[in-house]
Amino acid sequence: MIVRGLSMPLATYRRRRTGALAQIQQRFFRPLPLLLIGSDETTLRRDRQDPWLDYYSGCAEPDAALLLDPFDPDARDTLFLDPGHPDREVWDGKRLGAGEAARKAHGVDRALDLKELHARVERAAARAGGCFAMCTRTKEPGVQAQAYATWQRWLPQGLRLVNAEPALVHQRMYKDPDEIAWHRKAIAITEKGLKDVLPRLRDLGTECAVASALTAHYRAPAYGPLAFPPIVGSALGGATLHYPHNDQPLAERRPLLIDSGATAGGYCADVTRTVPVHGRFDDARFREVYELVLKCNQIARKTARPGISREEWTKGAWQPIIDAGFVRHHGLSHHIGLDVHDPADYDVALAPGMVLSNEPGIYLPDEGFGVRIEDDLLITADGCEELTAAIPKTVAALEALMK
Ligand SMILES: [Mn+2]
Repeated sequence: MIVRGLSMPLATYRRRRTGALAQIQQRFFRPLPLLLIGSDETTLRRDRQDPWLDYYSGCAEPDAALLLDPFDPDARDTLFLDPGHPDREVWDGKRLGAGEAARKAHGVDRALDLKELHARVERAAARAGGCFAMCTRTKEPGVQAQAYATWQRWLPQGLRLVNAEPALVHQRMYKDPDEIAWHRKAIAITEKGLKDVLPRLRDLGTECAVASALTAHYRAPAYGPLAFPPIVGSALGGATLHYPHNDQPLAERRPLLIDSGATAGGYCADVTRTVPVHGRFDDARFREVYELVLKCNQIARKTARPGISREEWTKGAWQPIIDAGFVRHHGLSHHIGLDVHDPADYDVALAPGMVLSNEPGIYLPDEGFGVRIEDDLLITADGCEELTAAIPKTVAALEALMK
């Protein structure tokens, strides 16, 4: 049986689980059990394992759940697995199922059949005074948010549910060396794709050909999920922030905005480049706007350092765009991790170990183009490292690449 997932050493998952219960105890002033729900078969195949379950277990099985019970002296960490229906095996393959092999593979204290989940959660919550914790996000809902809502509807009398996410983000915001290594790998894959595709835009000819070529590069090493579907917007398409269509021909001699990213070990890259399709920044207006966005991107890189607040960092970086009379349409930055928009506490100042995007942009639908330049930064002890530095972005470097 091949056990998939597990991009981290088992000790890392165990350390994270211990940290999760400590964070919850700190936030709610008492120990509470934590329940995390994984993606079902369809979601997992089309998208990916839920990042919260992934973060604490590395489990890649469909319909899994994880219960951390600080009141269970024998078995704090229980992974619940669904063996699936035998009739489905010929369709979807054999599942890992509960038992000793699963327990050992994931380094948990117990691996039980999913059927036992409800009874175990009720028991754990009762021991904790009628309360347990789950994760939910309202802004970017996913598997956890749905599961949270479902459990809330089912809750037996006297049980209460609290949102663990604001506590747990304080773990996910800081990447350890293994996580940073995966980020570097995802970025290297993305770099390879962009460096192959940018010099042959005219041959590719359409947004969909560019998106497909990038997707082939990003999935070649592991056939893993993309960080998100590529955004490939020619001319006016580049002025739509999350342009979803990728279905137009590349307008000759006009700007093309490409926002895309591979994943590695589940960790995301998130890179945007805006280039003229013919490889020359010879349109004066485009070049003027491009240089302004690049200036802001470079200010953000130079000012990113431990201790600076998001507000100060963001304000300083956007200032030239504001001063030039353009509108600011979005934030400067988001955390990146297992989620491309990784959950985080944005009241916390920048600190070592954070991986963040740096993505100023100007969008001019009336002029038929948009410019965004997006890099990924790792905050270090005395500043930041631009993880995407090998992907060209100055006018000279891009013109050289596309010649
Ligand atoms: Mn981004």
